[in-house]
Amino acid sequence: MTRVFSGIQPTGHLTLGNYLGAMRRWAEVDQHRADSLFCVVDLHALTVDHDPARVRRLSRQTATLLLASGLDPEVCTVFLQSHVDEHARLSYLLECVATDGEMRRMIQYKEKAAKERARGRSVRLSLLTYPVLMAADILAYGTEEVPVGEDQAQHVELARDVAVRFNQRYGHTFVVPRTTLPQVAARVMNLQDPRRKMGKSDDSGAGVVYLLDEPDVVRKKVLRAVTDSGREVVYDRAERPGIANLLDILAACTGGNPESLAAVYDSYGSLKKDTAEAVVEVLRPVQARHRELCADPVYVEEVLRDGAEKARASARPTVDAAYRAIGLLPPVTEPSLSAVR
Ligand code: AQP
Repeated sequence: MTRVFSGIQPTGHLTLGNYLGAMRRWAEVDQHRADSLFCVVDLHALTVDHDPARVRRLSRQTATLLLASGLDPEVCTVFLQSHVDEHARLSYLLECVATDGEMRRMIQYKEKAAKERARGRSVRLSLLTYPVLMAADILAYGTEEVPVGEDQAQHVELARDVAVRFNQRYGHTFVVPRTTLPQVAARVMNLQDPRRKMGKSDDSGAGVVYLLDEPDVVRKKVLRAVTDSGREVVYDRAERPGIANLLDILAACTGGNPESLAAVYDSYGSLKKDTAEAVVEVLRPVQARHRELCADPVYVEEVLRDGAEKARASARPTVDAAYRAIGLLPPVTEPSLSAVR
């Protein structure tokens, strides 16, 4: 059975981008066809200025929303990254394989580092090395496929490069993973600035639909989406990014195709109205299930405890093999022959 792994950072409230680009596919497709693990990557949330209490709160909320979106702990593994030491253990070994130049080329590093500097904050070393930790997240599980949104494809490529290099230098240890992208909405854009990705740590929430936004808030945000100066509804991501974004969202929510949907509309107003209602309908069951799960926090904790146990058992043999392959002696559990002599 194919091994699938993917993760989500508790750096803010989850967005429609997270849902359409990643979570929905995990729940509707991946967990049923593959041996899959889904992880709240809480260590990654420490790479930028953070409030510990907020990270704890968001980690719980993110895990709850993963379950609310349909992940079923009977068929997949859901857990918190920091509960499984193998991620950090492997990350150091991979830092000895990846290069400084590779890290500095990462687009997310450049963007997030610039944002931190603009806020007058120093850039944490972990922001630079975070793609290596992500490679460890993936490689520890013998992952074959990593279902992500487009913005994460570069990091999965790095995981591939590091796996190939490690295998060539130290012998075959890691499966080489590949990215899988959704057919539509691989990059949902900010509704107020459609040239920017809709991100959960955006400063202003006006262009971001959060999964827990009330229906009227969703409607308001979509109806106020920035569109382009033209009047015709055409699907052109380069020239008409605002309208293309709405068509992508509508297509992802209704199972349609953005180009064919463009032909159905003759005004921006009706496109916005239908998109708003489609988003409200997609979020409705997730929000209802989230309310139920919030009333049963013990269940969520049990899922995370069992998930971490399963994940640990799955990762340990690969990470131990990597330790041996790279040249580290196994810990001595009983006197070895050489010690006796
Ligand atoms: N706008 C998006 N469109 C499509 N997919 C998206 N994803 C995120 N934003 C979009 C996908 O969601 C998964 C989890 O994302 P993440 O938590 O790893 O963080 P990220 O990619 O850095 O996205 P965010 O939400 O914008 O977080 P911040 O603002 O903290 O950087 C991934 O598969 C991602 O591709």
